Amino acid sequence: MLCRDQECRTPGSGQKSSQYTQLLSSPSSPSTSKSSFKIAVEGNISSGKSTLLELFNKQSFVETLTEPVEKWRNLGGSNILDRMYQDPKRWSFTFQSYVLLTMLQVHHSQQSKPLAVIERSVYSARYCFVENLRASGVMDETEFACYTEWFDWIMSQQRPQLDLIVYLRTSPETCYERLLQRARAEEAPVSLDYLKSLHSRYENWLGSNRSWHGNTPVLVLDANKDVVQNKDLHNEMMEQITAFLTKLSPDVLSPPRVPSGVFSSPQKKAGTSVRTPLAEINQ
Ligand code: 8LK
Repeated sequence: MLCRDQECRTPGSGQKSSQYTQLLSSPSSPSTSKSSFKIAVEGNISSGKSTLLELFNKQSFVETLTEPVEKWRNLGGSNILDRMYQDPKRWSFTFQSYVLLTMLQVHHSQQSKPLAVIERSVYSARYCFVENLRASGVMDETEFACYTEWFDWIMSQQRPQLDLIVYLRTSPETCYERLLQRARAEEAPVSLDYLKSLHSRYENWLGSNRSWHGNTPVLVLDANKDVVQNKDLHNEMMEQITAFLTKLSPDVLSPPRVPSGVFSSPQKKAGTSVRTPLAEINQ
């Protein structure tokens, strides 16, 4: 049993700016115009991150970087993700140390397209997963102290930069349903309580009780509904993200600033507006 933390919040308690989305902070005016952006998509297990990444992945100017799960499944021939779920007390620290390394590799990988969208970040590793393991007593205080010294030192050397965090806020119950549907073998021990506990960490970090004080803006999206089935939600999500990025750097998503060969001009169809490459997604 991974979850002993009973402190949980119900989702959607915060003020909403629209039917589906909630902007908890606005991007400040950029001091310099940037030519590339990095977004992290955050959320609980089975909150819909992969689906959003797949939508982004259809765009020629976007590169998506999924969680390095295959590395976690094969560390020197051992499935450390599975070991962590089978025996959390023994393997959580080792697993989280490896997650930290592999997520740093993702953050620092060479960006070849104007927009990189990454699945989770070193920040959720630290402020959601590790915090949760420590609070539930699965990770002991000495392991936590060791992890924290590594984390803090790494951050003091080179803090991974993000231009936007998109938080997919999803109820733990919805996540649990989706988790049962996707039936990833290693995740069989994941309980609804564990998802509630992680949800609470996410809410404390990025949601209504936000403790995130970094200067990265946070866009909160209600991801309880299925974005693939729900075109309105899908369009609104993309418009919110476009608005954030355009405000950060007004012309970065316009064709002239995009490196040649990367931007492909979408064909304008009757009744659709094509303002930026992201609007391709809306069609
Ligand atoms: O996301 C794939 C699986 O890995 C899922 O079961 C949750 C687990 N996981 C974890 O325990 N700790 C993590 C991540 C994923 C991602 C980060 C950053 N930390």
